[in-house]
Amino acid sequence: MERTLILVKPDGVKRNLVGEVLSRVEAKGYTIAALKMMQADRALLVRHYAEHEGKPFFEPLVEFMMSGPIVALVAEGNRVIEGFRKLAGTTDPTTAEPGTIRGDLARDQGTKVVQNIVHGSDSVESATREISIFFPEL
Ligand code: D4T
Repeated sequence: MERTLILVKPDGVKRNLVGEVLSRVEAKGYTIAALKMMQADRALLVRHYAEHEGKPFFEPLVEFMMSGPIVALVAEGNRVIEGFRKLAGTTDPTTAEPGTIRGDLARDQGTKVVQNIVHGSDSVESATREISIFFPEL
């Protein structure tokens, strides 16, 4: 069964949208296989966002992701990686389609890094790598 790593980012937790995100994942029919709230540290985020190291938004991204607790979960189901990316909507919340998490619940805050409520793995390889970072016990 395919698995993906989903993060509710600090903006989503601060705005009390954890239940809303979980509800959309479950309503779509995916199973939540693991779930935890945590404070991410720099080392963990540098591993997670390794592909973005050196980009102008990297430091603001790491700072933002450390600005408060996050919720990490593993969701499971056939084609869940693609399915959750559709549920999340595109990276830029201003243009994300209404009906998606980002399209419905986020907007441009004028910050250096996009605050867009959720993260979802973008491939089987990323999902395997990211799940092992956030859930080494699995
Ligand atoms: P994540 O990884 O958080 O699910 O988001 P995406 O898959 O949609 O986007 P990403 O990995 O390309 O970017 C990670 C994170 O950085 C922010 N970002 C990204 C930004 O502030 N400016 C940018 O130009 C890009 C590309 C948003 C998400």
